[in-house]
Order: sequence, then structure tokens, then C-alpha cells
Amino acid sequence: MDNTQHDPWAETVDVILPALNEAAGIRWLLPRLPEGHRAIVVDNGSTDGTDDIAEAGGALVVHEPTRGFGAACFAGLSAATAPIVAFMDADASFDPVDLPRVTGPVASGEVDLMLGARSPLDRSTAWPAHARLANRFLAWELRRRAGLTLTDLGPMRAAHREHLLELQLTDRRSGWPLEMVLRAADAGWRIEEVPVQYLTRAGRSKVTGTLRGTLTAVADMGRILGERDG
Ligand SMILES: Nc1nc2c(ncn2[C@@H]2O[C@H](COP(=O)(O)OP(=O)(O)O)[C@@H](O)[C@H]2O)c(=O)[nH]1
Ligand SMILES: [Mg+2]
Repeated sequence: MDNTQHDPWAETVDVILPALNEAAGIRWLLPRLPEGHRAIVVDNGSTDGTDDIAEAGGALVVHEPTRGFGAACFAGLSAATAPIVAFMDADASFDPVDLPRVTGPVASGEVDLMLGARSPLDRSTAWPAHARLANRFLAWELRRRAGLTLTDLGPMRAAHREHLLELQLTDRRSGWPLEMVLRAADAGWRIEEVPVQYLTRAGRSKVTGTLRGTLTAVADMGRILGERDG
């Protein structure tokens, strides 16, 4: 008799979805997840039933009471078990059908960190000008500091779960995506990007769509850049 336990999720990708009041986004995206991709919704203190909708949609739900984009992403990473993890915003600004293009090259071993480079369908509504500008600056900084030729620092991305844990990311706010790329570059990872659709989000933005969110993001990213000799 074969005593080895078969884990049905062992070969899948865990898709970590940080969510703060994203009921509409979660409802739209869960049915669109491609085969082999399991959703982990990290509810970051929502009051709109995000957790119930996620559970009803078949996602694994993790509750992270500490606010912050990085805190939510880290909670999802800690709860994940699949060999590959992907991150995606839960606000319907990314289409899950693009996931395999991001996760595939990581699963096949060609790339260590794959980023989705955002390609906005409608620039004015999907991607405010100040966010595009800040992003251009970051891409330029990444080229100057780490020699990376990325065009975007998007939140949709994929990597090996265990390797990502080894990077020991410390940021728990908006600096998480930048810290990940800088530490991965330091560790000699092969980092690439692939275009993904960037759609107009469902619901209200908490970061780049608001002045407060943008200032927090700039402060968090600035701190991470400042901690390293430029
Ligand atoms: N800003 C923010 N977003 C969070 C938090 N926790 C989870 N999120 C989720 O992180 C994702 C990105 O936030 P969003 O408001 O879309 O930022 P934007 O795309 O820059 O406007 C969304 O899915 C949020 O629901 C948090 O504490 N703060
Ligand atoms: Mg968003």
C-alpha cells in the first residue's frame, strides 16, 4: 500500500491577494483564476464582507489585523504552501488570465522573479499620472543601482516561495514591492518582466489614487532607497 500522502495543492501556484475592502474585486477575479492557481485572500481588516465572499469563492482566507500592504503580503506568503507564489492586487486591476505568463517562467526555472509590467487599457483611469511618474523614477533608480532594465515596478509578480522567504523582507507597508526587487537583485536572482493588462480598479484606491496613500508610498520607498548606499 502506498502510504505517501497526496497533497493536491503541491503542484499549484498560491496566488496571494492582499485585500482591504475589495469585495467587488474578489467576486470578479476568483472565478477567473486559471487552472493550477489557488487563491489566498489576505483580509486586512475589511468591513465589506471581503472575507465571506472570498471563502464562498473557494479561496483560502487569512486574516491579518495589522494594516499595511507588506503586512498583508507577508501573511499570505507565510500561509502559502505551494512551491511557487504569485502576488496580485485584489481590486480587479489585474486580470487573473494573465497569471500563467508571470508564473510559468518561474515554474519552468527560467526566471527567479517575474514581474508583470503594467500595460494600461485606459491610462487616465487605470493609472494616475503621479503614480506613473513615481514609477518611472523607481525603474530608473533600479537601473542605476542594480543594473536592472525593468520598465515598471508592478505588484503582480511570482517567485519560488522558499527563495522568497530566504530574502527576509522587513517592510510591512508600501515598500514591500521595492524591497523585494532590491534584495532579489542583491542575491543574484534572474529578474524579468512580462506585459500584463492594467485595468481600472473596482472600488476605491487606498494608495496611489489618494494623496495620503501616495505620500505614504513615497515615504516607504524613499526609506528603503535611503537605507542603502545610493
Ligand atoms: N493601501 C493598502 N492596501 C492594502 C492594505 N491591505 C491590503 N491592501 C490591498 O493592496 C492592494 C493595493 O492597494 P490599492 O488601494 O489598489 O493601491 P493602488 O493600486 O496603488 O491604488 C489592494 O488589493 C488593497 O486592497 C493596506 O493596509 N493598505
Ligand atoms: Mg490598485
